[in-house]
Formats: sequence, C-alpha cells, structure tokens
Amino acid sequence: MIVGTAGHIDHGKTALVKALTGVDADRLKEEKARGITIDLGYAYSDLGDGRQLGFVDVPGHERFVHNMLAGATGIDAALLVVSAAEGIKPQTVEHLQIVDLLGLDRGIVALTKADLADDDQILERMAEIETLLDATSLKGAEIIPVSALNGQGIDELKAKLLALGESGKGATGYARLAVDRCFVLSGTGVVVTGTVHAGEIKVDDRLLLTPSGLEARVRSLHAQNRPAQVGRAGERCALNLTGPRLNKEAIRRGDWVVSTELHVPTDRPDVRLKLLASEGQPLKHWSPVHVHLGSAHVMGRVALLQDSNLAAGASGLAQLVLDEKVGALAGDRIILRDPSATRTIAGATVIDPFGPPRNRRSERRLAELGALGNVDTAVLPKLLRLESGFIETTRFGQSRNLRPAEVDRLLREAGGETLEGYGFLAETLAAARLDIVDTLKAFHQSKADAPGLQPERLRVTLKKRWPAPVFRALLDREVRAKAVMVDGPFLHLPGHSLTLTPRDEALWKKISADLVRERFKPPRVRDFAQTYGAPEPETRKLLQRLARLGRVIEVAPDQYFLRPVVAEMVSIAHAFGRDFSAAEFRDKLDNGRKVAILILEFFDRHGVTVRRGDLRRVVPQKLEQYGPAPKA
Ligand SMILES: Nc1nc2c(ncn2[C@@H]2O[C@H](COP(=O)(O)OP(=O)(O)OP(=O)(O)O)[C@@H](O)[C@H]2O)c(=O)[nH]1
Ligand SMILES: [Mg+2]
Repeated sequence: MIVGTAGHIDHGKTALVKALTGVDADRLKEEKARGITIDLGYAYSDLGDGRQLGFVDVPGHERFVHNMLAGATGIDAALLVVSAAEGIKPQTVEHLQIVDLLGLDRGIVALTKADLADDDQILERMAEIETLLDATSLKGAEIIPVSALNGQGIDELKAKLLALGESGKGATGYARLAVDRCFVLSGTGVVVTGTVHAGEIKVDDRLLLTPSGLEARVRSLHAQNRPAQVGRAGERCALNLTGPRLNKEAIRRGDWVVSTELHVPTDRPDVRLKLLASEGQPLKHWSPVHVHLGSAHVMGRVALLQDSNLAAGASGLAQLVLDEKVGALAGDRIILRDPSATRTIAGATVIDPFGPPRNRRSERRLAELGALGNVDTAVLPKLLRLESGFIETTRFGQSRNLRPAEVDRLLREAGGETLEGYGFLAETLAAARLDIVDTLKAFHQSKADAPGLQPERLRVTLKKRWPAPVFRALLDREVRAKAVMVDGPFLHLPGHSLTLTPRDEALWKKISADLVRERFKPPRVRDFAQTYGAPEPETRKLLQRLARLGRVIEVAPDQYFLRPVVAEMVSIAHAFGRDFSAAEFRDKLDNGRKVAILILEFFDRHGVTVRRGDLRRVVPQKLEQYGPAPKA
C-alpha cells in the first residue's frame, strides 16, 4: 500500500517517513543543503511478514505544491502531518483541500514534534485539527501524537496505517501508470517510475506512452522497490522500457504508460467542477487555470457549461480546454490552481474525457453529461434512454477503462444489446425495426409501381433520424433478418413484388435475354417491337416501367441497358486508371463508335465521368452510382 504525506513546510514529514522506514527520502543535494523537500521522495518499509508500507514524501513549501500534486495521485491513503509546535498553517489547509478534492477518504493525521508540546497544547491542537477535518473527506480520521526525535507514537502510527489496508482501486481494466520520473540507468537504459492507477503491467508487455503515442516494451520491472514480473494497481513501479524512438527526452512527468486500448489523449475533458468555498469570488467563464491530472500539469481554460459564473462553494459542469493533450479517463480527479499558481481553487472529476468542441452547452449535450455523471451500473440505463438512443461501445469502454466483456455485461444488465459496435436498448431496436418497416410500407402504398427506397432516402424519411453509420447497422440487422429485402440499389418489404401482366412478363423475358446477350450494344425499342411483333408504344411503356423499377437504364433515347451492365461499364472505364479516349473505351466494349459515344455522353450527363477535350476520366465518388460493379 502507498501512503502519501501532506502538510506544511518543516512540520516533520520527511523526518516522520524516516522514523517509519529508516529511509531518508530527501535525496537531492539541494534538499540536503536547504533542509527542505523540493521534489517527491520515496521510501519503503518491509515488515518481514510479506507486508509492506510504501511512502511518497511530498514537499510542504508553497512553491512546490505542483510537485506535491504529482505525488498525491494514485496514493491509497493520506498521512497529514501537523506540527504540534506550530499547529495549522497555510499548506496544512491547502494540502488537506487537495486530499479532499482528490476524494481520498482514507488517512491519518500525525501530530508531529509532540516532544516540543505539553499535554494541554496537544489536546488543543487535536481539537483544532478535528474541526478542520470535519468538512473534508478525512472527517473523523484518527489523530496520533508522534515524535521522530524520541520515537513516541511511531509504532502505533505504523500499525494504524497498515490497518487501513489497500484501497483496491483499479484492480480491473487495462493498465495505466502515471509517470512521475524518467531517467537513464547506465547499463539498463530508460527507466520510468510511477503509480499503477489501474490494471497490471507485466514484463514484455507492449505499451504506449500517452500523449506522445511512442511505443514501449517492458524489458524488466520493479514493483514496490523489488524486482518483479508484474506490477499491479496501487503499486509503485519502476519500468525499464525499450522502444524504437524512446529516450529520456521523449518521456516526462505527467505522461501515462498505458495499454494500447487506453491511448486516447484529449485536450477537452468535460468535468463536474467544484469551486472551493474559500475562494469567495465566483469563477468566471473562460478563466485561465493550472490543471493537474494524474502526474500531469498543463495550462488551460475553464469553459463553464451552465452559467457564465460559478459561485464559491458551488459545483457545476465545465469543459477544460487544455493547451496540450493529456491522458484522462472518466472518474479521474483534477485539481485546478489559480493562474499565478499560488493557491488551489477548485477540484473536478472527469465525466467524459472526449468533450465536443462544438455545441458543448446544448441541451442535448448537458442531458448526456447528466447521464454520464453516474457510476457504471447506473450510467447505461440513463444514457440509452436519451434522445440519441445509442452508445458507441468502444468509446464508452475506453473512456471508463472497461473491457469489452464488461461493457457487454453492463449493457445486458441495462436491458440493452450490442450491434456492430453500437449499444441500444432492446426497445429502441424494436422501435427502429417498426420505423423502418412502417416507412417502407407507407412508401409502397403511395408508389406501388416503384421498386422501393434507396437507403439514404429511407434514412432521412424515418421518424427517427440516425447518424448514417448507426442507421447502416440497424438496416443490416433487418436485412439479415429478412424483414427488409435488397434489390440492386433499392430496399423493399418482402411482400412487395412488382407484377407484370403475363403478356408483359413473356415479352420482358425475351427482351432481357437480348439485353444480356448484346449487353454493350443492346437493341432499341423499335427493334424489340419488330422482332417480337409487339406494338412499339406498348414495348416502350414496358421498358419505361422496368426503368422505374431500376432494372434497366435508358442510356440513349429508346436504348435501354441492364443496370448491372451500366455498373460494369463504369468499372471498365475506371480500370483505365487514367484519362481515356472514346476510341479506347469502344475497343474495350467492342460495340462501335456511335454507341460508345452515346454511353460516354450519358456518363458525362450524370457526372460519372468528367471530360477534358477528347479525354475523360471517372469520378471515383460515382463508382457505385449504379450499384456495385460485378466481379470480374
Ligand atoms: N523536535 C523535533 N523536531 C523534529 C521532529 N520531526 C522533525 N523535526 C525537525 O523539523 C525540521 C523539519 O523536518 P522535516 O522532516 O524536514 O520537515 P518536512 O515537513 O519534511 O519539511 P518539507 O519537506 O520541506 O516540507 C527538521 O529540522 C527536523 O529535525 C520531531 O518529532 N521533533
Ligand atoms: Mg520533507
């Protein structure tokens, strides 16, 4: 378990850690010279029975609060240090605010330098501290008088810290470690240290650095200061990393080492923000702030989503617009400090790491954030009932560090199902099916002669307007279930067939055979009429009707081609891969100059080809205008 110290400068944090572990966590030359802690220090004590206490020792100096913040991330419990000689001081309050804003509710207060105070003073200090804790997450925490000088209370404190036990946070999910140091060990290479916030990291794992995206392989690792094969959530680890572009300069404090699934840097987390009551003044929209998340520290602005001001002591929704990308997941705690970095002003919890750049204050988005602000088991039932009606399962899992199986389980518990990467409530799927079927039915009723609707027309005609890829998934489901049939480019209901009279049917059978046989140079209406002894107007009407059904296309007046043949000709033209002449096209089709030119002029009119002088080329977007090209 990892305990983080907190408290005002000179109140005896480092001395206490040394009394508890025997290790002096002040390792920098400058720290020794000035007698203060500047950067984070680490110390471990093995209790011999397999149990171990790990400490992150932080500086109390007001100028190094940013370092304290990098250390406070990922700890299991707080050890708030208050000098019995001095009592509560500014950084006692600020560090406690930070502990509170990080949501750390496990901790103990050490009343240090007890050797310098008498019993009455100690009781008085304890009463003051109790009052101070009352409004925080450490309310009711034990206060233990100790002395690093004469050893008073040290064993009791150690026992009480051990009794707190590990928090067990982040045991499931993919791996993420917040980097707080990076250095090169000669003979070993690049080493990063930090706390594993979730999942586990094993030797040989291939991971990524967020936000840079650099690849890294774990060559070896230490967990809690001992060589190990695996480092788990809650443990401090040192990873020896290798990778093609890895070096000390490419990694810095604030980066995350993550499983590839979790590499999704963001610069716009949407959060619930709480302004400290001690601020007095309201926070204005677009205020500049220092943002601390994990071990990262970046600048950004607060975009308030509900009002133009947030009152002191109040909480509200906001988007943090950051100057740089960071790794952030839903539930991560963020500390905000004022622009001159002299005080902590607010805390925030990430609701959605991927806030939208536009329409972030729309009613729809606020409703979504309202649903996303719930814990995992409650979020999906709310989210899936929103107007949008679906979730993207990968994004959802990523933003909350849930494995796909876990997302599926939550979805089923919420009465939902997955469909091609989207999640819906079963009732939403049923309603979508009804909508699709009803819309097609209404269309067939109004246009009995038409073959059906093209997908995009169907999408925009539905009662509920789905985004195109979601609609595609919903439609494919109906096609698989045979609730909707596909005929070339058209969709229709299974019962809908176009009936020709027996006489027309017989004529069409002969004509279509000719259209297949002479597919690139089909006979014209008059030729069919003569060959088959049918009146010309009747033959023309039949072909017009079949054209409305999408079976044939009138490429030139009275000259019809089968639709798949037109698709084939488009792909033949496209296969040139360059500008081509009418003569080249004719040679491919072997159908004579006149017909070839009629076809190309038809393509020109419909935007399938663009013409430059005597040459043409196919517009790639129009390749499937007449349906998929038949396989060669
Ligand atoms: N008498 C007495 N002095 C102590 C005790 N603990 C620490 N000190 C002294 O207090 C001074 C500050 O102790 P540190 O442990 O460096 O204080 P700190 O809280 O780590 O200070 P920063 O890290 O700079 O915030 C040192 O001179 C210590 O010797 C104690 O229990 N009794
Ligand atoms: Mg210190």
